[in-house]
Amino acid sequence: MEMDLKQAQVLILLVLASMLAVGMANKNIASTQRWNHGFNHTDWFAKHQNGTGGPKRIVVGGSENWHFGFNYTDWALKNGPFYLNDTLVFKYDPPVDNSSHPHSVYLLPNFWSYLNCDLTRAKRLADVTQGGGEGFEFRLKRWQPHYFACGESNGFHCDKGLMKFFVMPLFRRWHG
Ligand SMILES: *[C@@H]1O[C@H](CO)[C@@H](O)[C@H](O)[C@H]1NC(C)=O
Ligand SMILES: *[C@@H]1O[C@H](CO)[C@@H](O)[C@H](O)[C@H]1NC(C)=O
Ligand SMILES: *[C@@H]1O[C@H](CO)[C@@H](O)[C@H](O)[C@H]1NC(C)=O
Ligand SMILES: *[C@@H]1O[C@H](CO)[C@@H](O)[C@H](O)[C@H]1NC(C)=O
Ligand SMILES: *[C@@H]1O[C@H](CO)[C@@H](O)[C@H](O)[C@H]1NC(C)=O
Ligand SMILES: [Cu+2]
Repeated sequence: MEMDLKQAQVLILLVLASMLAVGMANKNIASTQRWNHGFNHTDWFAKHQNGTGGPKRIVVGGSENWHFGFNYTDWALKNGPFYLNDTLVFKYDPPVDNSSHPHSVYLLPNFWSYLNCDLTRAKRLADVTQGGGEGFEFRLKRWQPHYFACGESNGFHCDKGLMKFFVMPLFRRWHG
């Protein structure tokens, strides 16, 4: 078991290293990006070498924070993987008046509800006020898929606003 994981890891590193070599040999940035389909292997490789560090605090959306119209599914795919005990931070402004369009954080029960933005069996993690200040923090404690969404406007923020994403936290030691 231990040996198999080690071998798999070495294989992955070799594949990554060869990708990295191709990327670096290619001086022309435009053609590099075409080859990579916009995926930066240098970035990815650097990030994965840090897998042995302690738990991280990750702001959802990065500098975009948690707002309507940003593709969080895409953000999660590009910024993952995330690890057990990492903390996701949701930052959003609390409502100030009647014309505010505040946000919230819900956990959806499964992939189907994620796809359809079906909030009927969702669990509210944070209300419209909890994203202020340092933000609402959610620690990835369980080894299971997590489906996050904004629960406002009966699924409109989730669906049309793209305020949803999924995360499968990994065990950090598998990447050490
Ligand atoms: C990939 O990311 C690295 C580090 O952030 C950067 O130096 C490099 O220019 C990027 N490569 C491309 C093709 O965008
Ligand atoms: C990796 O960790 C080092 C030190 O812990 C840090 O300076 C660096 O920014 C990290 N790189 C990435 C890509 O997270
Ligand atoms: C959001 O990003 C995902 C993953 O990259 C992509 O499949 C999807 O089409 C994007 N959605 C929109 C509306 O652009
Ligand atoms: C996460 O943190 C808890 C409490 O700090 C600890 O007991 C647990 O072993 C940690 N889990 C992992 C996978 O690091
Ligand atoms: C907000 O709406 C409520 C009723 O919907 C109204 O009573 C209140 O005056 C409004 N407040 C402001 C600041 O517009
Ligand atoms: Cu919202």
